[in-house]
Amino acid sequence: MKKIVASFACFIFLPAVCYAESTALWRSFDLDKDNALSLQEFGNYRSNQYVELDADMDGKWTRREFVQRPDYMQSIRPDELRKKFKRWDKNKDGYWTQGEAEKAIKGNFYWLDKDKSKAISMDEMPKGF
Ligand SMILES: [Ca+2]
Ligand SMILES: [Ca+2]
Ligand SMILES: [Ca+2]
Repeated sequence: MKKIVASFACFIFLPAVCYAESTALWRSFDLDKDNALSLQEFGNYRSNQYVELDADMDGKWTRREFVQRPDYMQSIRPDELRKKFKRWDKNKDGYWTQGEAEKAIKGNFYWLDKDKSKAISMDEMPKGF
């Protein structure tokens, strides 16, 4: 898992980050350095990952784009991703739009924020998320 996260970090950030701990990737989105991600910080972090998946850069994701992940992101099984896509494509038009992505990110955020502190602490952030 550590290897996957590190190689993803290399893809986006300066190579120096590649040698850091696995938590370093999302920590770089902790702009106010309070060791937790607010909804906005978490949103930036997730959008950054999702933007990578939009192969034709049209601002929305087809199921194919959503499921077909580059090597460094292949920590979730394709059938799991297909299920996720089906759940997250709320209006069932075959596209996952930015509006739908925002809802999914918010849902993720409140789910991960177990103690309802309105921020995801280091302990609450799953490894490799
Ligand atoms: Ca923060
Ligand atoms: Ca697309
Ligand atoms: Ca849709």
